[in-house]
Amino acid sequence: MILTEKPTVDFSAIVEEELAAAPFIDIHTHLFQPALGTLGLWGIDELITYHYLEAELFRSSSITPEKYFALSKGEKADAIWRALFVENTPVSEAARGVIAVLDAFGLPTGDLTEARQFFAAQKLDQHVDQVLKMSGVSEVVMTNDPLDPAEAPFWQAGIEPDRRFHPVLRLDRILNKWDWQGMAAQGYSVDAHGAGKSIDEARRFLANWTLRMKPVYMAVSLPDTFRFPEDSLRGKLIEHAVLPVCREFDLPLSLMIGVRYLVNPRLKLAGDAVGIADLRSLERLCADFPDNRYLVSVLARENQHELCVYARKFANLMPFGCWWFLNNPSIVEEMTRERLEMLGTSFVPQHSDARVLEQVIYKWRNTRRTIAPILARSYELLAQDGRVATREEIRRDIERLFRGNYQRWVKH
Ligand code: FIX
Ligand code: ZN
Repeated sequence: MILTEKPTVDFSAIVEEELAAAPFIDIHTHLFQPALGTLGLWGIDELITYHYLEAELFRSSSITPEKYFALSKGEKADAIWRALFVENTPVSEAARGVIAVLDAFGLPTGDLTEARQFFAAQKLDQHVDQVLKMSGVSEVVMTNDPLDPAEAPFWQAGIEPDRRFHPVLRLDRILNKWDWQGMAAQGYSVDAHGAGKSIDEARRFLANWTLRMKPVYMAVSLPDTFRFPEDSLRGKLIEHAVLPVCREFDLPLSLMIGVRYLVNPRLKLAGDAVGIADLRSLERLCADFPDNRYLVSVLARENQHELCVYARKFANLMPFGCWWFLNNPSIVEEMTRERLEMLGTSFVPQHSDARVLEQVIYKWRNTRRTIAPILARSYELLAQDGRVATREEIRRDIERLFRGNYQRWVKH
């Protein structure tokens, strides 16, 4: 048998260049367009007091959560800086991210004085453009809560669209907390038990907020105990309010499943943990409501392979991201490899979940750095098996992974 010399192509170089050149869409964040005012977090003290780092603080300092949360923002940042960046080396993913942001702006990475002066001098709108450019991100998708008393008035007053930011209608207060008082205060005839016209009124609420907010999708985070179908108010709201309104407005529904909320309430936003979900609920949603389409991220590492299998069964299921406790290179590698092996390029590899504007700089640098060798390896294996992917094909694949799959899903 004549062994033909396979052409040696430097796929690593091509993939790195094409990843660097491609503007990504960040499909799930907690960032806010500047018109939403102080809801949007940015700057060094917000970066350092990220809840990921707050959780790490209490492992490396004797300060109690109660004492910490009584401090000012600057004092909190000083406490975290001292514990995680001075007394210890910032080697965790979240701590290294702060260093990466400082370094990206050419700021000293050993002291906060100059950084604080630099960020205080920034004008937000131009700063947003600069940060997105540095991150290789063209647009970010927000998380917008129609029942948040701090946010709803902005939307009720009317907000100019910002091409860099896309709204999402977030459903947690309806589906997980049944905030009937919040809905009643906005003029909807709902009651504490979801009785009477409550389900129809919830549907009207969602339709009206969809018209007002023009979201690219609806979203909810769900506990590991989530079940569907379920003879519960949440089950009824999903079936008779959320899914029909998504169909009516041709919107995907984003399900983020597997949170164990506030296992340590003393840590506040940092107090959530993870649980293995029963994805047969997802199977029922995809199978029984085929005219809906779903964007799905699951939080347990143990659920990832199963999610890939379900994505092979249901073309209305789009897996996305390495969410929260999974967004670490050791797990991103495993998840991205199994997704490529099972789904080809028909998934969305990552989102940032950024809560502070400048986090997109390090989160997307890490994504490109982690995913480049994995993608390159896929093309090397393909070449060994007889097909040498061209640069144009690799560019097309990256565009699909980091833009096209999302754009096709939200039809935007
Ligand atoms: O439900 C969500 O959108 C989660 O991403 C957040 O609640 C979580 O706190 C987070 O920011 C994780 O990265
Ligand atoms: Zn999130």
